[in-house]
Amino acid sequence: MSRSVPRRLLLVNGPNLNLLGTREPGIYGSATLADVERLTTDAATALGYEVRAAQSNHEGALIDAIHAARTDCAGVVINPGGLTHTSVSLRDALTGVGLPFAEVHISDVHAREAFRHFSYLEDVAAVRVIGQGVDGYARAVHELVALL
Ligand code: DHK
Repeated sequence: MSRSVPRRLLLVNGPNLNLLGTREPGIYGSATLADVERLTTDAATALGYEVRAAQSNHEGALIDAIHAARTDCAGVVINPGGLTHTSVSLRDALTGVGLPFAEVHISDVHAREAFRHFSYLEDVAAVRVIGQGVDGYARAVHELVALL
């Protein structure tokens, strides 16, 4: 018997994104993590999806959250923070669970330091939204849900 796809997305924010609102506002803006979680939830709700939000400064906790989404989420919206540029393990978690995911960056990483130009997720992400501020999360939801 086939099981229906859950109408739920996992929202993952990685290291330092708990500081949104006070962290380098010239780069990341003034919206807080709570604002991001709210606007992402609102965008998903309008499309008939729930959101489970996770943020951690610890790579293993992020990987655990992604693993837990394997059976009860339809996709993942993730801003991996600095792990974007360093983490094979985070990439492996995402490809391992096999859920389509959207990679979001608030800032325009390509206009910043060279070490931010490479992403371990770029070739496996279903959607990429870069440099659109926190509104990029809503856009990511729309583009991801359109693929589900
Ligand atoms: C957030 C971070 O924490 C950085 O390490 C990335 C990303 C960029 C962002 O723009 O949201 O390099």
